[in-house]
Amino acid sequence: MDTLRLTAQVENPNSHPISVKAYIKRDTTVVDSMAFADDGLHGDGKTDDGLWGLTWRLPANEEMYSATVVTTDPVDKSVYSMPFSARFTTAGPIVFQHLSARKHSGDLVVFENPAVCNHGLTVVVPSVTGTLRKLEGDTVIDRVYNARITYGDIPPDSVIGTSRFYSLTLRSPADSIRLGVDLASDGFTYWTDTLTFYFPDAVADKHLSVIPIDFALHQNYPNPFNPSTTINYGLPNASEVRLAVYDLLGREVSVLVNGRKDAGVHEVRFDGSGLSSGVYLYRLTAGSFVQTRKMIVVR
Ligand SMILES: [Ca+2]
Repeated sequence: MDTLRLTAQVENPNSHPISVKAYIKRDTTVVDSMAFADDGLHGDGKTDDGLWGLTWRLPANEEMYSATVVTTDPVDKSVYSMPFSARFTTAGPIVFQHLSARKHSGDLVVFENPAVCNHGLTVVVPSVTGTLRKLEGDTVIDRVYNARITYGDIPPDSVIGTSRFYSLTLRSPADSIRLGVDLASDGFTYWTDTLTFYFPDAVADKHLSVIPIDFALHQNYPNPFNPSTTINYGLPNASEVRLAVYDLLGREVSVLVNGRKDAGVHEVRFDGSGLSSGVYLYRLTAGSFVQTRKMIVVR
C-alpha cells in the first residue's frame, strides 16, 4: 500500500462554494495538507454528491498519522475543523504471530500463549492491544471472554507474547470458528483481520505436544464459576507437583494434584460444589516454582 484514500461526507445545504481540506499530522505537527474534491474522480462517488475524496502518497518511513478535516465556507465565512477525523499509520503492521485455538471438553475454546509481532523495522508501536471479536451474523460462538489482551509497546521486528489467554464458549458444536481480530495502538484499531480456526478431532485435543518454556499457572476458566472450573498449568520438565485450593484464611479446601507430572500443559477440573460463594486461592508448587491465583465461586 503506497497511497492513502480519504473520503469525507460533507453537508452543504445551501450549495455554497465550499472547500474541504485535510491536514495530515504526525503528533501535533502538520506534515502535509491537501484539498478534497467532489468531482467523481477521487474515489468520491459522483460529482457534487457531498462525498469528497482525495488520495495521498504515503511516505516510506514508519510513522503514526492523523488527519484533521477542515471545511471553509467563503459565503458564511465559516470554518469547521474536525481533528483526528482519521488515524492511519505506516508503522507495523502488527499481526498475531501465534494464536491457536484449542477446544476443551464441552463448549470451551481457549487460545493459549498468544503473541503479536511488529513487522515494522524502525518504530516502536505503543500500547498494543489485541481483541478477538465475534463476527456479525455468527451463530456458533456464544460469548468471547477476556476478549482484549494488552501486549504493551512492541519494538520493531519483535514478538511479544503473554501467558494470558483468550477464551470463548460455543453455542453449538463446531469443527471450525471464524473470528474478527483487531490490533490497536493507544486504543485505535489500525489493523484488522478475519481468521478461521480448525479444531483437530477430540482425541487429538487431549494430547498437547507443546512443551512450555517456563512454569506457569494459568487463570481458571470459567471464572467466576458454578459449580466447576478448569485450571491449566505448564511444566517445562517433569516435576513433583502440588496444586491445592485455599480459602482466604489460608485453610486448605482441596488438593487437586499431588505427585510427579510429565513436562507439558496439564488440565485439572475443580468441582466447587461444596463451597460457599466467595474468593478462593489456588497455588501451584512445582520444584522451586510457586504461583498463586485467585478464583471466585458464585452461587
Ligand atoms: Ca462526490
